[in-house]
Amino acid sequence: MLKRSPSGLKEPFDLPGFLAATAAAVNRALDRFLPSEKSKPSTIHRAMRYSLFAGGKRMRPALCLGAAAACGGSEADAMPLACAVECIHTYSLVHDDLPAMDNDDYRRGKLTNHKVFGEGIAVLAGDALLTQAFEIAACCRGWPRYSHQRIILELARTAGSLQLIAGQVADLEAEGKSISVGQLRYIHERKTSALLCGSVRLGGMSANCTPAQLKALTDFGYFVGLAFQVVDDILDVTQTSDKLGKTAGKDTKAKKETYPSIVGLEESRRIAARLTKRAFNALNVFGSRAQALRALAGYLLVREA
Ligand code: GRG
Repeated sequence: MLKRSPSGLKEPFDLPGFLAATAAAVNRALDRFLPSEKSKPSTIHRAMRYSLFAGGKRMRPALCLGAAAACGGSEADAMPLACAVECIHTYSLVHDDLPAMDNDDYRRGKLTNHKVFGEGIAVLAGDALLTQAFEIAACCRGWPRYSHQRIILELARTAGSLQLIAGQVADLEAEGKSISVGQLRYIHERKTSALLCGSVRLGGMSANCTPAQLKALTDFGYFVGLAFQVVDDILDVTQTSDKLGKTAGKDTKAKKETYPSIVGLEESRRIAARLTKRAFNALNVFGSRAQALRALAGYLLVREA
């Protein structure tokens, strides 16, 4: 994406700079919001911080902050919501890695939470991160169009049994079965797209966005979220575990249908590109203020981990 420099010339948006700056700001804020490792019982706070600061890409906070910027909002106002979505995301990964779910040993390039702290503490660390998300979100300042109640409702709906958890249930139930592209799309909409969409919606809300802006962000988040999971499926079969920081080839091993297993790699790449184009189209209403969101959507399509 191009932006105007002071000289009036167009220059590319500095996505690496934006990602590094937002990740650093989010890490500082998360560190302030979370109880210290020394707070009793220290085991749970060490376990929460272990997974939260294990080196995730911080894509959901970046999308939240990018959406706030697209609607003319500030990083400071969006930050509690950016941190809340990252806590929910990390909780979902900790639980997803448990032996009762995907049974994985590595995540974010490190041993999974239950491998280090044991299954009981990992369950509780996930629970605590989910709860922490609501506490942090309740610290937002509230806006004329979006009260604290509206913000908490948004988070609860995103993480609840009709969205994030529904996706995980459908994912578990599909294991070892042959499913259609439509059924796979249902899983992706919920287990992945819901939280990416919630992240951009909450960013917009932190800027007191108009209903039309919220609709545009919803469309953008929906398509970018679907593209994200198709790319994730592709990377699972094309990348190494070292590169991904988690076990590669997991879907095939767990007998899980994915876009590459149903439609093949090349068609999966075409689908991801089409979804990303639809995400770009949704941003037209924002003009140049959506440069971070445009750059993020472009990057998520070509990412290698
Ligand atoms: C309710 C018990 C219980 C569990 C919830 C919802 C859920 C478990 C799990 C979904 C977890 C999952 C693997 C979703 C897919 C989304 C996805 C591809 C996550 C990886 O996101 P990245 O690549 O990860 O942004 P980093 O580590 O970079 O943050």
